[in-house]
This record gives sequence, structure tokens and C-alpha cells, in this order.
Amino acid sequence: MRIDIITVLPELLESPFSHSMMKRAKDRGLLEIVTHNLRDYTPYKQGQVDDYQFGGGAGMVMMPEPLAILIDKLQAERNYNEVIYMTPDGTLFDQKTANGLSLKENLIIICGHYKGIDDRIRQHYVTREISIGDYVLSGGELAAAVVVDAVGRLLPGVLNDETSALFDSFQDGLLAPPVYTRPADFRGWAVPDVLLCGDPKKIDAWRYEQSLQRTKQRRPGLLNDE
Ligand code: 6GU
Repeated sequence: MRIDIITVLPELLESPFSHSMMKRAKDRGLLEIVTHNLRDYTPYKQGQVDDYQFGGGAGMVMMPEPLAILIDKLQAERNYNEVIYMTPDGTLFDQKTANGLSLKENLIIICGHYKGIDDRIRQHYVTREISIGDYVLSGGELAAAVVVDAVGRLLPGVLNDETSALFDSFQDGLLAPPVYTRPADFRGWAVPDVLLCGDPKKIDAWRYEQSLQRTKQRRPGLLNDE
């Protein structure tokens, strides 16, 4: 899978993809992440990419030309399945969306800044708008990093058996059960007996019950497919 990220702050996106699973995905040739500095594509002087909004009002808007020039160039080089715009007024990102995106070949992700991008880009280029939650970030970069991480770790060959996505919270619509490691007795706090009993059936049943309980208590909406 290849993901092209369009940003005015490429530095913000260096570290998130240089460690752990994302590093592994890149090292194994399963995920290619290419960041593009939008300022390199502006026809205006001094790397200008934003301007005052028509109609007045505080805050700058990202101009259409640099975005169109860069997206046209990318789309001439290969076919993209989606042009995604990261924006707080987009559709809420969830595991189902991550699963779907992990099946795509090529994605473009636009990171917005300031008041956002000129609406004509949204109308004529963008195919999907994603928000990562009901709060406002200063730019789309951190949100894009969240999406790329959630999608990248699902690519076949990135996770191994122990980290398999099959056991994640949300993957089966339930929260994950509690986990324990050594020592079996820590300051008098004992690990649940069932985990030491050696009977995989019993352990699975216990984990499922715990998942169900946790989901009922913390996120009842998940049980009703909300
Ligand atoms: Cl995708 N962008 C920004 N700027 N803020 C957000 C967001 C995205 N998702 C939640 N808040």
C-alpha cells in the first residue's frame, strides 16, 4: 500500500512512522509513506499556500492551486483509490473504516491547517472526509498519523501472531479483556486463577466474559452497533 500525505508541516510526520509497527511495515515493503511539502507546489511567491477568506472573517484558508497542482501530478503517476481530507467536520474514524482503508492500494491524505482548505478542492478532488474525534486539533497531521497507524498495522504481514489484530479491542465489536504478566503475585495482588489453570477453553470463555462485561460497563453503545 502507498500513502501520499500532503502537508505544510512535513516535520510533524517524520517520527510517527519511524518506530515500532509502522517502521516494520515500511522495512518489509508493505507500506510506503510519501510526504509532500505543499509549499513546493505553489505557483505563488515565497511558498505562499494560504490567503484571506472571501467574505471576510478571521483565519486563513488554504488556496486551491497548490493542492490541485500536487494532486494532479500524483494522479497522473498512478491511480488512487481515495483522496482523503482530514477535518474535524468529517466522518468519525473507527475500526470499520480502518479495516476498509487497509484493503486499498493507493491513498492521498490532505492535512488541513488554519480555517481549512478552499471548498472547491473538497467538491472536486476529495472522495472522503475523516475526523478522529469531537475536538479540534491545530492541523490534520496528528489525525493523519492516527489513521495511517490504524490502517498500516492491519496490512497482512505487519503484525505477528502475538500482536494479531484479531484480538484487538473493537475488531469483534468488543473491548479487549484485562491482561496480566509475571509475577503471578505482585504485592499480594494475585492474577486471576483461571489464567494459570492451563485450560485454553476455560481461559477463552473467561476472556470473552470479561470483554462482554467491560463493553457493557464502559461502552454499552458498541453492543447496539452504535
Ligand atoms: Cl482530522 N483535523 C483537525 N484539525 N482537528 C481534528 C480532526 C482533524 N479530527 C478531530 N479533530
